[in-house]
Amino acid sequence: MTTSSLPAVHRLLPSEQPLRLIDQDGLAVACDDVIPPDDATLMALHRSLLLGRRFDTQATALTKQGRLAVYPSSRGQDACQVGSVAALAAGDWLFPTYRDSVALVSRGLDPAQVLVLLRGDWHCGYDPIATRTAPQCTPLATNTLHAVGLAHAAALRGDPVAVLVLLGDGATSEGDTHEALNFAAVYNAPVVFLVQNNGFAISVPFAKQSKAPSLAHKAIGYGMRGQLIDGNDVAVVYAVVREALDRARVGDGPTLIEALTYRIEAHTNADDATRYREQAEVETWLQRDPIDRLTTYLRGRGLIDDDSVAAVVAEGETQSAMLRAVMNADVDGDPLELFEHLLASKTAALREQRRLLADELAEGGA
Ligand SMILES: Cc1ncc(C[n+]2csc(CCOP(=O)(O)OP(=O)(O)O)c2C)c(N)n1
Repeated sequence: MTTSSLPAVHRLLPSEQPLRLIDQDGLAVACDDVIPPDDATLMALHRSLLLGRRFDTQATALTKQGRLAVYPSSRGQDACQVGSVAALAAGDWLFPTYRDSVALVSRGLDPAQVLVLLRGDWHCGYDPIATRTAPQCTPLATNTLHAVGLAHAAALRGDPVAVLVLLGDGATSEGDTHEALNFAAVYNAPVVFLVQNNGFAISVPFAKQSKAPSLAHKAIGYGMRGQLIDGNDVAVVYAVVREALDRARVGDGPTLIEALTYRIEAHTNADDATRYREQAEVETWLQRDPIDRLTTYLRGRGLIDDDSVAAVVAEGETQSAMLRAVMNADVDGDPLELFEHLLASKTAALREQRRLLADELAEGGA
């Protein structure tokens, strides 16, 4: 029986095993359900992975130097972020979370602008309209509703836009995610939900998060297609997200994709992951590094060599040096800006707080 002749209900179910195109030893895997990316795309993805990883380690280092207030590393999840964003068309929208800085940089946003919010400023650093990238959201799952709203509006206007929203396994337990998935399915909104299941919501392991066979299985309950993929295989992430976005754009409805991956670093620089997980588990996942596997595959095919890798590594060093130069300069901000842009007319309490701060600043406080 071919897939298309199965009852519709079966076509919504994910595969039993995560879809994969390149295994952890860097070998190609036959997968009838997915069109593999061509060689040029794989080489471009490899470059983005290397540059993204360098950005991530640089951002982590900046927290240790006190230049960045907080940084949630996505090391280990690199393939999810790089692969999914590469699948977006220029006119598509991205709705990221706090963990998705590498996705933004990979989309071409200025790394220094991406870090503005995490540096503690009140704005997101880049122009969401011009970049078609929503501000990184910290309240879990709020971006799912925003994404569906924008997708539905685009469909009503007849704009050929698809929307990608990124969320974590923990965020799937939020009520907002339920509403977003339900609304998206009912209104056939052109949106793709990519859950990066990295095993933890801070210290809460996935076993305490959901009893579902997989998060991708939840899709059928909403009447949308679910896909389960290997989130450390950038080739399959790119291919499956690309197909889902293409389908969304032509009116074939939303998709829920679960990418199985792992957060190598702590939740943020403010977290101590040794308190809730064993180092042996981290070591296991280090063996499944998403960059190593693509490197092995491309080297095996003769598509990259030491010189081409060294050139990208050098590019990453140049970008990091530029980022450090921006981040090492002190911000010349106006503390009173804290009171702007939130409420059209300030409450009495806010007016009083603003007056107190203004007095303190006038007296020479910093
Ligand atoms: C609505 C809301 N509730 C609680 C939090 C506190 N919080 C911050 S991160 C986090 C865990 C999120 O886990 P997950 O969605 O899996 O994403 P990850 O951090 O692993 O990328 C929680 C509970 C929050 N930011 N927003």
